[in-house]
Amino acid sequence: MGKIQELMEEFDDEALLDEVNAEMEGGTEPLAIIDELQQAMVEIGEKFNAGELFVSDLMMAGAMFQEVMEVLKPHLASGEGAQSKGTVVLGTVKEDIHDIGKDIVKNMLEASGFEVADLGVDVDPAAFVKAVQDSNAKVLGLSCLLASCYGSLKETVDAVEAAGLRDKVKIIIGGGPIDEHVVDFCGADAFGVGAQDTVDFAKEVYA
Ligand code: B12
Repeated sequence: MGKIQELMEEFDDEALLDEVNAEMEGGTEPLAIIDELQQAMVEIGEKFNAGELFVSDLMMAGAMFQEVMEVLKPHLASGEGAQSKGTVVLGTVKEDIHDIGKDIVKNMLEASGFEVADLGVDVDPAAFVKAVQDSNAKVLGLSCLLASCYGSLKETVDAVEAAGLRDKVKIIIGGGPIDEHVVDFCGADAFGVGAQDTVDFAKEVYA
């Protein structure tokens, strides 16, 4: 286990920030740091499942992750050309308020030259539809961390279809538990395991 993962799992926020700064100065890639943090989040989630941690611990972990992202953000902005490569509408589906992963996806897309219409969390299907209409985006990214919200994913895809936009926009979904079965269930086009998948997908759609 790397030092960053270890400090995150110990909830030692000051030591974590020191270590992140030291590793960044030492030339570690921001994405490698994000990977370690994500690994820690998986462990934290499992301890929560086992009753060893509480919701307050999840909140603490979330806050720590966001603090580190503030440090990493400027370094993610690689500025791949100033001209926009296209627009991506992004948000976390209805009744789900997890946004750490979504925000990483947003940062990576922006760093790769895409414009992102970020609708936030707990987003109504109708709001996704309106944003796609308003922005003419060809890519819609839906984040979902809760198995209980797969229905919201499906409702959102159905709403896009009902608005007559389904052949104009490609839909990629992602978030902890998402796999190809969820893609089949909700009728999306693809799923992404990490933020880079969304960037690759958007590049392909806009190519
Ligand atoms: C932090 C956290 C919280 C925080 C969220 C803070 C925040 N601002 O987001 C708080 C405390 C609010 C929270 C609340 C709850 N949580 Co919670 N939470 C987590 C935890 C520990 C980490 C999530 C996280 O941020 N991971 C780190 C990020 C970077 O990873 P990620 O989100 O997966 O994102 C990456 C990829 O998936 C992908 N990605 C993400 N989005 C997208 C979108 C697209 C388009 C693409 C392509 C890719 C992509 O790219 C990202 C970067 O690589 C997870 C455990 C886990 N293993 O995930 C549980 C977890 C998700 N929570 C869980 C639960 C049950 C809850 C609660 C119901 C708890 C409760 N009893 O109240 C509530 C629900 C609140 C709600 N209505 O949404 C469960 C869900 C179980 C399930 N399968 O349904 C988990 C898995 C914990 C567990 N093992 O039980 N939680």
